[in-house]
Amino acid sequence: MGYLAICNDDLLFRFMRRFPARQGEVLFLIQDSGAARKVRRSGAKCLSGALDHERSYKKIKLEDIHHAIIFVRETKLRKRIITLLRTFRRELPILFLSSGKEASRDRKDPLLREVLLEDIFQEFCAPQILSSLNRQRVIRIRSLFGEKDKILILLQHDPDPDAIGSALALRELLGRNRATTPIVTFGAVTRPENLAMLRLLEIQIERITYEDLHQEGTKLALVDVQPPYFKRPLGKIDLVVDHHPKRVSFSARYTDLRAHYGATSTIFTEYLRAANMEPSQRLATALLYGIKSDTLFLERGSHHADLEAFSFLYPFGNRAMIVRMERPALPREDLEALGRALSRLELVNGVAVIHVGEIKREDVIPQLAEFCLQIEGVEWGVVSGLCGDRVVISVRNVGYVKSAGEILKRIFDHLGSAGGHRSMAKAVIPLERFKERFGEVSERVIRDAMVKLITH
Ligand SMILES: [Mn+2]
Repeated sequence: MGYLAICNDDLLFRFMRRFPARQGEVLFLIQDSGAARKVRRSGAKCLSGALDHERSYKKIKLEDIHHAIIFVRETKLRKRIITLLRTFRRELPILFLSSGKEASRDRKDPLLREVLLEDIFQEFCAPQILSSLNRQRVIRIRSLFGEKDKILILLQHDPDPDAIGSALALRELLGRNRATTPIVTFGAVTRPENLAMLRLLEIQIERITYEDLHQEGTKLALVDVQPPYFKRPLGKIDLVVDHHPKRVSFSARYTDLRAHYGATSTIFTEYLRAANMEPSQRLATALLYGIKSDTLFLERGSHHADLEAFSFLYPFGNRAMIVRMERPALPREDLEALGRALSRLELVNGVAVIHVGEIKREDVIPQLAEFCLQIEGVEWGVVSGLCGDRVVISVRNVGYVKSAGEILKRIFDHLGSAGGHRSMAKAVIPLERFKERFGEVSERVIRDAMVKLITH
């Protein structure tokens, strides 16, 4: 024998029909004699009798039972059964199904486990319901556009990976291509990681103006953004799919806003799954990167759905490519500027000050400040650079010292913009104003301005 399944009727038998073949034999103890007969006719071993009477259990070789499973609706009856089983076998593991959380009140019994019916629904029925709703949504989305329509997929002004991945997915979902369904923005992609994404995945984003909207009945779809984001009215909007909370109302033919999701890419992954579409490596990689970057690798504001979408996409994506997007190649000149700056590094009272001079990639400055903290004896990393006609200064510290944000604010805020947190801060000052105040941009000038405030 192996398992003893205790139930008012044959419901537990239905649940466990496929159980014996894999796990061991099950003996059913069922209160209702009619139901017990039915179970026996199906070929299962079954006794019937009052569930809270000793004699029902005396007929069973309890020493051969490894585990008991209980599903009875009345809480009091269930408790009597558990007490009875415990008097016969103190160390018998028991699992019971219930509609309220009760095992928590009985923590003293380590061999007693509870499974909530609502958890069963949540785990097995809810995903089916969600999937049907998503399927219905896909049908609706596809019905929005005629075969001959041109569709613009409009993104925010500086499109990020989540927006780009979502746009690609929408195009795929509609079975369209770049010519009939371009991805567009009024701005441009600027961050190096996002530019690397476009390059590596060969995605084109076209820049348009407000005048380009709705030419010759062009349809308009917005992903990862909502109409009020745009300062000017966009006219008739066909589709909006986004995960930001709705702050200002708007109208569109189709809307799907899920503010509890960490990424719009998650919504589109659900659409693709509901449509039984297997994502290409390119699309999966874009969506994975979208989810990853919008949720800070599933940490910030992420939802069970994000994790679910991520695990679905993972086997289809190209991980090596994501690593290359996250660490885009450094221009040769920037690398040389960094090398020269690092070789000059002087450490005064735990403060590392580096001026890298002219640099193309602004994001190198905070990265280098961060890197400084890894140098032995460094408690503060102060890195400056010239980006076009602006002086950019990034500061990092080990955290238990003075506030980096306040120090930068005191020195530079009246010249440009400055601020940040205790351990992480930034200042951006127009080059002309910096020169008026300090004469030149150099390590010496920045060190003189900052070190005394840091160390006193
Ligand atoms: Mn997003």
